[in-house]
Amino acid sequence: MTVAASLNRLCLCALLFVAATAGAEIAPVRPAPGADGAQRVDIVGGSYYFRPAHVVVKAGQPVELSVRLEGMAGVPHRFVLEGPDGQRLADLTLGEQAQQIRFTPTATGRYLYYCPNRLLFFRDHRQRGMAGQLDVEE
Ligand SMILES: [Cu+2]
Repeated sequence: MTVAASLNRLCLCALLFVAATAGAEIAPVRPAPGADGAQRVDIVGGSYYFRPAHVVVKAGQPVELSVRLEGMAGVPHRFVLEGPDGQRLADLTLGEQAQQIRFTPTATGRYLYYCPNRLLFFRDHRQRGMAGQLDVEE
């Protein structure tokens, strides 16, 4: 086998590995309602991700998101939440101390959260992976 052929094999393996891990979609977080009916989810953000990045909640019941920064401080991050119609429901600067966002979604649909920050001409943090979705179901 030539060196080129070996390299091709190596690349193919790497590609298959990437495809396999990308295909292993992480199951969304579905918070069980607390005694007061609130659906609570802890969301941590860092460079450049939100975890979890997919949350599913029920409509008509209160949702409480507790968001905080993890990892190295230094890069400022924000948490923006938009409703299905693009309306901005929250916009806060992430800190190590958790901050709560409470709302009761009445409309089903996909809510998006992301960090809109960017440095100079670089891609913004949302494009770099700091994004997630909150699906509100019936
Ligand atoms: Cu950010």
